[in-house]
Amino acid sequence: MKLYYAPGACSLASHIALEAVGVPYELVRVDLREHKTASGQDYYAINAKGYVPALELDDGERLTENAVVLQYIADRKPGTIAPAFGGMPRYHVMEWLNFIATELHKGVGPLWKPSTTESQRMDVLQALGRRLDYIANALRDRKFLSGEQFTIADAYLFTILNWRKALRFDLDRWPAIAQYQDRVGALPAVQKAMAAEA
Ligand SMILES: N[C@@H](CCC(=O)N[C@@H](CS)C(=O)NCC(=O)O)C(=O)O
Repeated sequence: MKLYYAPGACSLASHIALEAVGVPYELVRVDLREHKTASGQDYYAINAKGYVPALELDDGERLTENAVVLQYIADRKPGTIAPAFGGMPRYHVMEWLNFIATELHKGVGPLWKPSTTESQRMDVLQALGRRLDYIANALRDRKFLSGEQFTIADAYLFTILNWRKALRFDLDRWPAIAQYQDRVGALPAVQKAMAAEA
């Protein structure tokens, strides 16, 4: 498998998942400003949507969309970083993935844009605060989003919250989430993926 990624971008979640399941994979770095791969290939020719992650399978077929790419990777070793497909525990992981994708990942999108005004920024931070309240409450009695076991939902949440320095927000009001970030960040798969992306 080949993962098209950009350092520190949301593709880091898929990178962590690949490390956690321990399947062989290759990384292809994408310059998201130029939309070109490290070898100069037009990235739109690989993913017409222009964004990372994209996962190329060994037969050349490609998959995009974080929430789906993560599940495809997890299902290479069923039961390791996602519960088996079809049962309620898996639907709850999918519920988290969708929440992270739509409410957090895309929710903080405006914070990346220089054109976002201070008042728009405050609105985004307020909505983010409500989402973080919800997550902190979920984490009060468990180690990871789904319980005692790390899943792809944690890989995704960790990745988005890891942007907080660049996006100028902190977790001071949510110590349970700050501790969770430290806990996930210390996992070997996470350390390895982060080091590889430098
Ligand atoms: N809907 C996509 C969004 C992915 C996305 O926003 N990727 C960002 C990096 S975190 C990106 O590549 N942006 C560059 C671009 O859109 O050209 C997903 O969930 O995978």
